[in-house]
Amino acid sequence: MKAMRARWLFPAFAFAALVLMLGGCGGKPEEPKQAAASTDTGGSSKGDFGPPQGEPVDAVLTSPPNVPPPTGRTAPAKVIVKLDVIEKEMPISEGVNYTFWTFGGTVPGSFIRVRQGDTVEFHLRNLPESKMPHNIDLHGVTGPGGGAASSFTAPGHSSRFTFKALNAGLYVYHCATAPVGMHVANGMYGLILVEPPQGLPPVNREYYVMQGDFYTTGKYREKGHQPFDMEKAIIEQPTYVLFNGSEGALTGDKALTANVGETVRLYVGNGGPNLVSSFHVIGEIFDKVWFEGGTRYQENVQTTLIPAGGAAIGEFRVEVPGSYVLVDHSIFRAFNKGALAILKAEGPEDKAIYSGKEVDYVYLGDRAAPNMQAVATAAASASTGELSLEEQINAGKALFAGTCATCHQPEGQGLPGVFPPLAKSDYIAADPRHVPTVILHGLVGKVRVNGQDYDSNMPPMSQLTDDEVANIATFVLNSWGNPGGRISKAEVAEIRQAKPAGASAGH
Ligand code: HEC
Ligand SMILES: [Cu+2]
Repeated sequence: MKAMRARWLFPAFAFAALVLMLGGCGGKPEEPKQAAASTDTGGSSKGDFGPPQGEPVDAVLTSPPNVPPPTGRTAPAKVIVKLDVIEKEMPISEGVNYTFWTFGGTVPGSFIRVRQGDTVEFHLRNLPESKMPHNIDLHGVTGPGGGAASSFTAPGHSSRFTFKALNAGLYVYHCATAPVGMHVANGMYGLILVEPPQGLPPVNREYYVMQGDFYTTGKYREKGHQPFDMEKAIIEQPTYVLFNGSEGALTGDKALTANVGETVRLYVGNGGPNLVSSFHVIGEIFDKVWFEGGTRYQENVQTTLIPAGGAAIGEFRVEVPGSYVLVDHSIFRAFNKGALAILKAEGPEDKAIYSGKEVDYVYLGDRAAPNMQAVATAAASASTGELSLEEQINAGKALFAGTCATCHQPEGQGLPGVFPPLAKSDYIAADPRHVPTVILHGLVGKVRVNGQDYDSNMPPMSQLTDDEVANIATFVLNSWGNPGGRISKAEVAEIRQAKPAGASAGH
């Protein structure tokens, strides 16, 4: 069949393909299988397999990171998809809320799985509470607008259209109501998988991960409700770049999971609206990538490019336990805009493959914590003016792990001769305001801490918000034998304005 299709599409290659197949009959089955595998996954070009058979079936829709089970069907069916558009406020980061527009109540929207040749009857309902009209453009649809023209739906209405899934592949769907960029930026995208007729090879785990860029008027992690910023969106300078619509959607106790020895398949989409993703899993190599969500796969891939409005299927077998970090390898996005997720693998070590040791918290940052609930709690209390000392300390502790511990060490003990201790520091005891001042403005030149001289450079960390600095400083002041005390957000704002002598230029 493979050779036949090759001949059908490219007569010139038919002879070579035939030779490969005949080679397979000659007692060496592995070789031709490999040769075929690198170019052909059994997908199919455009194909109409005739009218739907049997009773209509309701599509199983799942919320991210879950993927519906394989359709398991061998004949075309009529599949009914019912998707609701829901506008709702949800966290975009700890203590930060955003009004998302969603397909099915989540960002990305519900995952849809059908089989090539299926006839899909699509019902799009826009909830009465919505403020905006919406529609849907599915990249898996053959027809003008991908369904957009037939699915324009005012609040409180629903619309219906039918299409035949002619091409197998992994496709993005999104809202295409004007202003399109704004609807997409607010989270209106998701994935639809059109399985090839014989299905995809079985694997142990399948996950749904989708990147998107977000634009808020406040800066990264600025607390409270953050409105959409059209100016930032137009100049393509996102505040957040995220997997599955919020920071921490796939970290800590919400990390993806797998066991050693299992094969994991990731269905990865990129909703954009603006950025292209350099999708990479730190510590893994994709055994296979169905690049651009198409029919063929590439093997042994480190980083795959996923265009805005595009998708890819990546697969790897987990060999050793530990934390694998999913990132956009445009790396500031991972560590300073949120594009970071974790796959946690459990099972026996294999020292022959890797000598052991968990991935450094350097790579996980503050995402190494089981969750960042303390930060959200502190933000909620701050908004009602009831922020307690204990809440500040707890939030500061969670942030310290990712921001300061790399240098000053998890218990503030420092590294002799390199990083001064924060524990029982006489420099801190001399003036508690030294802590927020050093965090915001850095420190260069000679400094004497507990009788030891340091002559180095701490870069300023002015990217932190005022409440983050206040909470970290308060945590440091109340830890490891330091004198206690409390730093407020207002004090930090004041210190931010005044640049003292001895501040670091941060190189
Ligand atoms: C990249 C490494 C690095 C990071 C990250 C870092 N520091 Fe520092 N820090 C230094 C160095 C180096 C010095 C000493 C600078 C000098 O010699 O002038 C220092 C000095 C200090 C001091 C004054 C000396 C002392 O030990 O009391 C304080 C306070 C401090 N840092 C707090 C923090 C806090 C809080 C954070 C997290 C927000 C942080 N630092 C993150 C490297 C770092
Ligand atoms: Cu919309």
